[in-house]
Amino acid sequence: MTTKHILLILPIVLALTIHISNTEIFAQTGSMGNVPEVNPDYAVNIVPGASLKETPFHYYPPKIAIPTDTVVSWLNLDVGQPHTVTSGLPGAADKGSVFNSGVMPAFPVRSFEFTFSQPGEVLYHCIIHPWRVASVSVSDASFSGASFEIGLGSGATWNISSTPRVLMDISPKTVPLDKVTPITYNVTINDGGNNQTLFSELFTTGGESLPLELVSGMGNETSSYGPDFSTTGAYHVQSDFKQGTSYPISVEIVSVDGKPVEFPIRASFSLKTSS
Ligand SMILES: [Cu+2]
Repeated sequence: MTTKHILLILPIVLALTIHISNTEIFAQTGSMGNVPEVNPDYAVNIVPGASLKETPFHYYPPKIAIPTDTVVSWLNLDVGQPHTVTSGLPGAADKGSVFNSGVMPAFPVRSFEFTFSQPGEVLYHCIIHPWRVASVSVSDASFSGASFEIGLGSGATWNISSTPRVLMDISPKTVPLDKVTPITYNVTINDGGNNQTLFSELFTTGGESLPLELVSGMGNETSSYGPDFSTTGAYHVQSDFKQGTSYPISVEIVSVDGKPVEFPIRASFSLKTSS
């Protein structure tokens, strides 16, 4: 083949390559693998027994509310069973148009990640077991102060009865997020009614913002758990959060790389709950 021939063929090859990569992006708006390329913020489990109709959940939690740009990771914990994570309602013409994991293999534990950049509610289901529909509600509401930008999955007001769990993303503006250097946050939540401290705890992330989910219900005990992944991801605070009040929340960075910060990095705001 002469140089002239190669030059003639080259544009055709390039056109084909571009066409193929576009197709791939369209077919898989998300990523599947054992080691995600981005650190996910939040885990939703495909529960053991999800393939059985009598299992009360296919995905857990079945309903989440997150701020924009949250990376959700679905983990197939139902050993031996393939599943999918497919946007839309079963049988809908637009199913899979927002995201579609394709078949997640039964072995080993596989995950599918998707970044929610658009506000709104997305319903989703499993093509293989289409009897449970789950949802992700995405909000671009935030509190913005001098030191922090705090994304509020709740929207401006938290409706506890319709949305018992909401994720906040606590992101410092003056500390670089290099995904490595440990940052220790203190989060204090007061009870709006009597202004007593409901919760105050330290959380350390590896150079990341702090995704913290408020979970309402199950008794008066306030407790926390997390993170969702071995070293990264959301923490959760469970308490008897109530409708018709306002929860003053204070966040502060107490240390970076194990050293106390020289100047206070703080923010305070109130999270209103609907009546
Ligand atoms: Cu399934």
